[in-house]
Amino acid sequence: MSSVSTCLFDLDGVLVDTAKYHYIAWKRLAEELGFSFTEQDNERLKGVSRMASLDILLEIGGITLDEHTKLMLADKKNAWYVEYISTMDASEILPGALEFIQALKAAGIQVALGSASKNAMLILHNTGLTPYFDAIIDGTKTSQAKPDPEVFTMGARELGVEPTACVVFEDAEAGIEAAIRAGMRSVGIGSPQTLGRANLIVSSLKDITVDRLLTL
Ligand code: B16
Ligand code: MG
Repeated sequence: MSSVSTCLFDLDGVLVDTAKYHYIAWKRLAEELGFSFTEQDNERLKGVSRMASLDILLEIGGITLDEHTKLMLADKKNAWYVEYISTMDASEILPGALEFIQALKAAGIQVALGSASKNAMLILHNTGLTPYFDAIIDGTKTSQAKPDPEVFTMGARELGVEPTACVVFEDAEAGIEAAIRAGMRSVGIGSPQTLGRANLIVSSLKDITVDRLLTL
């Protein structure tokens, strides 16, 4: 067991629930294209990049499109999504997240973001979370999607810390896999069925303390 100097957080599903906004924007696009898109379908898009999400959506609708049209549709969905998240505020921070981040900072542990979202800066700003982050790695900086470890290794590199001193907090199976490939420990937020490979699984950040973290 080595000590923990840095915690890297996924955004959607760990710090905030933006999945509901992604869902209504993708659903709106699907309906415009003439097919329905359910909340269960939306589960397949969690933690997946924007263009890969569109591919899954089109597969559900049985539609094949050229790259140019796909880029146009992804832009359209993103414009709706940005409109929805523009009214987010601190009340949308998930239970326990702010308190845990504050406790980490008080204990001298660095905090970083490791998210696939290209809208992460706007979300952190609207929820008032930006000042807590020592490094922000998001979809505008990475070229490889989770389960590739890039987003987390970049965070560790930016802060000058070894992967073995890092703990990742993730709600997606691909995110836990990315942490393992990065050589980091991980805490899964959600169900043991999908996050079984994490070092610890909790149902929300309300259920973890700095003391518990240090025993991982
Ligand atoms: P954007 P995370 C991910 O965020 C979401 O879970 C996923 O549903 C979304 O498609 C992806 O960000 C890209 O988001 O369209 O805003 O660039 O879980 O990695 O924080
Ligand atoms: Mg997530």
